[in-house]
Amino acid sequence: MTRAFRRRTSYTRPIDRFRFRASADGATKSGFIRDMKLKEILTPLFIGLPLVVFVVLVFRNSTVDLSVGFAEARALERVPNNGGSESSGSENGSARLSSGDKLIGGLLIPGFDEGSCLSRYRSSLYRRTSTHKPSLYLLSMLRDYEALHRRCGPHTKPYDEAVEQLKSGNSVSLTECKYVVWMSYSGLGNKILTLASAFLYALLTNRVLLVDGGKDMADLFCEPFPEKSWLLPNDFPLVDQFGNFDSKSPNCHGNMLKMNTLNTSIESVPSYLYLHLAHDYDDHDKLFFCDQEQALLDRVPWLILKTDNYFVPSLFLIPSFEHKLSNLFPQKDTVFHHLGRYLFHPSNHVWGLITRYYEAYLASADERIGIQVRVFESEPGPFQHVMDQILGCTLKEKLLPEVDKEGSSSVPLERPRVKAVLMTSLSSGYYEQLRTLYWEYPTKTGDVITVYQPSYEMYQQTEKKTHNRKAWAEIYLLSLSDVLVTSAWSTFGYVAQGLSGSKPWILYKAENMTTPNPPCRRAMSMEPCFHAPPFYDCKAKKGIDTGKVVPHVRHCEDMSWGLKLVHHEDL
Ligand SMILES: Nc1nc2c(ncn2[C@@H]2O[C@H](COP(=O)(O)OP(=O)(O)OP(=O)(O)O)[C@@H](O)[C@H]2O)c(=O)[nH]1
Ligand SMILES: [Mg+2]
Repeated sequence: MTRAFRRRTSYTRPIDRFRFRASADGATKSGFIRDMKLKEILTPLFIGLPLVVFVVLVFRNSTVDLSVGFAEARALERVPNNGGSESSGSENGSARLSSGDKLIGGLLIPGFDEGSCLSRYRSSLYRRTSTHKPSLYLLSMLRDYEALHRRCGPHTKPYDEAVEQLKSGNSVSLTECKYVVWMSYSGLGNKILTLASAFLYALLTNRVLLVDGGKDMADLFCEPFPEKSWLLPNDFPLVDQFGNFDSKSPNCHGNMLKMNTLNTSIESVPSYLYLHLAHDYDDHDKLFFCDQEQALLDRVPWLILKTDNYFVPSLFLIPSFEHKLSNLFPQKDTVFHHLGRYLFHPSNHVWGLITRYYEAYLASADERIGIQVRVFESEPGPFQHVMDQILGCTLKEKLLPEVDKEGSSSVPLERPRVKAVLMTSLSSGYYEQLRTLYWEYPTKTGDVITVYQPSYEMYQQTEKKTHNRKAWAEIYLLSLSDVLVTSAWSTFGYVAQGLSGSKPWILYKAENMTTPNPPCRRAMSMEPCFHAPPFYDCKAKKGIDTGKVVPHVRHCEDMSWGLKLVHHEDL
């Protein structure tokens, strides 16, 4: 399908309507007041006002506390997991909510049309309440961003003006609003991680985030911002050039630095720059992560970004962002957890896949264990060494019970605990073997293990709509697990762990078709790993190990050269 056609169809999609309850209430109130006689209003006011002031003064603090207490009480209403497995990943420690955390800790605002995006306000019916509370500063930045997006989003006056400037050529004066355009690129897991990275960059630099890839994105995700779409309009002038953007493009920031063609004088900045932050970027592209370049980029109205990397950890190493970041995320390893739950709401179609599956197979279990198997071999598998690794990890860490092959402890319990295993993999082989194992033999603990896998698509089919919908549904279902086992190197797994807010057990990447020893380890944090970070000291202008600069940016467990955020008090 041609790009032009894809864009035309996506353009017509209506965005979620945003209703302002406050103003509707206001209108009713003013009508009411008009109809009343002045006396009728003032008499009770004079009598009641001192009483109201008194009550407010006395109960001001306790009212706030009471509401928090109420939320917590609801969180504890149902006891989770009947104690859970010995090494349960239930570090969140709270039970499944009925509907108490609809606005997920204040990340969301009320007022969106619920029908056009069912998942937005219903995730709390399925997900544990997070114990990681967003900072007040993050919440206020999100509200500010929403106002910015409303003012500068597609087809507003500032947007049209900035587009006109872009069309008119190179030398520009300052525009009212600045933009970062995210280009659709790579697998679904990567896309979700890079969108979160681009959004954080937009927050840090007061830019508006616009998203290319309209039709696919609209099919998978709801609109996250009120009133104005996050989708880049079809008639955006550079759209036809996106396909040609690479590290050698004339407007590529790194390439311009290399060729010395970037005019850095105050009067003249390019109207747009292409930022090549994909895995194959070079040392010049990586200068993006230096303050000096950020100062220049700050003056460029349009930044077009292509990346398949979660580059957030390196933003934490840019001095000019340091202060804002530490206020935004006092707990450093919650960046994706909060931004992910703020941005990514499954579309109604995907929500149907998620909820039907959850209700049918997972809801009634005492505990849910997600096992994500991603094998980076050229053959699809299944492989015996991977199956051995899955069993080796889950039994050693006591996430699953041993089976009793001798049949010596086989008096079934009257009401056995049911542990549901949700497996996701491109192959069905691991699921079949695990299911058969727990069917053929009893467990030594008496627990009953059920094993499910929603799909087995064999290979990656990024262009296919139903394939991506299933992939997103499976990522989300994994994130609803109480315990998670993920595969090294996989962005698919990173998204699930981040949304769930739990530290997974990571299955190490197997080399030479051999089961690694140990088979897995617990992650240091729930943050994704940045697979291709720069190793450069911008001030000293020399190479350094960027995993050793600050305590909260470390090398990843699953990729020795990668970087990830950790909350160092947890270590
Ligand atoms: N339904 C489903 N699709 C999967 C699964 N694993 C991989 N895929 C598909 O393969 C793609 C892999 O890309 P990512 O989402 O980036 O995941 P990744 O593990 O980082 O893999 P690579 O990007 O290929 O290195 C996904 O988007 C899906 O399309 C799975 O367990 N279930
Ligand atoms: Mg990936």
